[in-house]
Amino acid sequence: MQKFEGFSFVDREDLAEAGNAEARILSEIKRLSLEQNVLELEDRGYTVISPDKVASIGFVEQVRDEIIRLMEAENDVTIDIERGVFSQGEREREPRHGVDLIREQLIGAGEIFEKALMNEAVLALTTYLLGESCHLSSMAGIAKGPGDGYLQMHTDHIAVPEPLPAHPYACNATWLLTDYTLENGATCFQPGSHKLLRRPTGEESRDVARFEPVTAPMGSVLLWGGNAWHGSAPRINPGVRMSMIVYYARWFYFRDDPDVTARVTSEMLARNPRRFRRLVGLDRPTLMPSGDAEVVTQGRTCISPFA
Ligand SMILES: O=C(O)CCC(=O)C(=O)O
Repeated sequence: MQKFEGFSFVDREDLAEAGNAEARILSEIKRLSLEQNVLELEDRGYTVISPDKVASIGFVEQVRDEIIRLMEAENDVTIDIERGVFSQGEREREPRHGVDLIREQLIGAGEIFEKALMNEAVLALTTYLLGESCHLSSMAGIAKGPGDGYLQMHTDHIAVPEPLPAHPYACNATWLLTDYTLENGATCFQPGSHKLLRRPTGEESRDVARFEPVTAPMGSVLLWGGNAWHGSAPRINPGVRMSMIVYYARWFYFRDDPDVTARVTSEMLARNPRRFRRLVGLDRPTLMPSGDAEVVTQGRTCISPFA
């Protein structure tokens, strides 16, 4: 009879907890009617959550206007969504060409961004992909003006060696703060590329025949796992494409904004649900025994139960 020493790697309690977590995740997806989005994540590697399942248009306008306010103050510019980006006080002139503005570190810049981080529909799909223990990696506002260049296809599995993991380490939830069309400079995907478990080659990343643009109205959230090949089309129309990128990651994967925890105040903790703590880097899971439970759950939930 062989004798084993030490702790159990997967014991009955862990498995039971894993089953409970899986049941919680799936029932949340059902409650919010997001089954079709799960199927698209599995099949195409990305999905669009329609505005009616995300938030009111008033909320989305508030997010957009707050990002614009921050960008204008910090970059000495005026942003006109219909016309473009102007140097401060030069609205009567031509808008600037090829402008991309980015405002990072939105957690800590206003309560509205905490509410967006805690959005139920976005969190339900993020949790499906990354487990209940995932954290926020970074949150940034983007303003993209007219320009000439495509953004090459890439994956969001930064520094992960190939073959890329079958179950993503990260996911990107991009809030569309203006309408997305090809001419507006939409994000583009190669559908199904997440199953290849590798990055595009240089040639593939520049092959625009592969670029399938996302067409979706303001207020949608475009969501994809770290393996999906994506890039973006140049904006041809005048005006500005506005978006907010919320990049979530498994608890052991890197944090693009490592200082987020330091910006969290007691007021922020008091006004948010408990899960906020974990998302911003507090309450990290312990390795044993609940850590194992999470790992087991995350593997299982990636096989679509809705197929
Ligand atoms: O700007 C876009 O449409 C693409 C954004 C992107 O590639 C990313 O967030 O990884």
